[in-house]
Amino acid sequence: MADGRGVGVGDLDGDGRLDLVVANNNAPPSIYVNRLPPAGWVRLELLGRRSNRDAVGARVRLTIAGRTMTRWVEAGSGYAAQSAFPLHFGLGAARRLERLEIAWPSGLVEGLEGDALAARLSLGRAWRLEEGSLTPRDRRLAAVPASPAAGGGGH
Ligand SMILES: [Ca+2]
Repeated sequence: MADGRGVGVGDLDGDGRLDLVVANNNAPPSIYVNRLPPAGWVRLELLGRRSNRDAVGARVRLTIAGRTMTRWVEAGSGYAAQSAFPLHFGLGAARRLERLEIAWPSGLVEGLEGDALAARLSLGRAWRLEEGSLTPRDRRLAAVPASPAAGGGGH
């Protein structure tokens, strides 16, 4: 039996299910690939401009089916491991995003809701969101699918 020390969480194969990597003492890492039945999800990779580039410290609130989930972009979130930066939201059977709010480390708070959000962010994929791209003037979101090479997963 391995002597596990640290754990990192991320979607290693980009299938929308979070996987685990455990750092072991004096042994190769253990990799646990999630094979649970697939469910709804969306992943957000934040790109800071005025804030730090990895958006460490950003807070994202996503509302679906009347419930709000909060995620933080963290660095050094565990001992002897680092989880992936992209924020993963498991959505279960929900089919529509209702509201998105991003509070960047720079102090900028921006977001979208309702039809404007649903039209720009579809479920079941990863999206890269750049700081300042949620413009209050036209309420449009300049989102592009994240590439797997950038650690954002996707299809
Ligand atoms: Ca996975």
